[in-house]
Amino acid sequence: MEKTYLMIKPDGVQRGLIGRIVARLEDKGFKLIAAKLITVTEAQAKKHYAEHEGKDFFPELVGFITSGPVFAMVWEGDDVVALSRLLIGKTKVGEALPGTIRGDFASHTPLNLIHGSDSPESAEREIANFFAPNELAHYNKDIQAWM
Ligand code: IDP
Repeated sequence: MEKTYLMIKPDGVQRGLIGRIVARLEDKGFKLIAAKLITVTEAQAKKHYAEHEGKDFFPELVGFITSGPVFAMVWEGDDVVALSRLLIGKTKVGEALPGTIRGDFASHTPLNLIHGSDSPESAEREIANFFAPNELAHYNKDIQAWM
């Protein structure tokens, strides 16, 4: 089953949106296999956002993601990488459609509430940056057959 790394960013935690965002992901039928409230270290942040290193907003990005607790999660599901990004919505809040998490809750671009891996390969790398293998749960949900 495909996995993705989703992370409610410090703005989502501060705004008390963890429950509502997790509910949307559960409603969609994805399976939660790991979750924890953590403060991202500078080293983890730089690794996580390595593709943006050198861009003018990189220091701001690292500063933001390390500024307070995040809710780090691993979710499983068929095509979960692409489908969760559809639920999350576009990066720029002006382009994030109503009905998406960013479209409904975010109003300022860097503060776009949640991160989602952009490919299964990125997901594998990002999960390893934030979780040890023994933190991932292995269990079956009978309801999965009806999803
Ligand atoms: P994504 O989060 O939708 O996958 P990415 O392009 O990977 O988008 O960018 C990572 C994060 O960097 C974005 O979610 C946003 O918080 C921030 N970001 C992206 N582009 C800009 C920008 O032009 N200015 C400031 N922050 C940006």
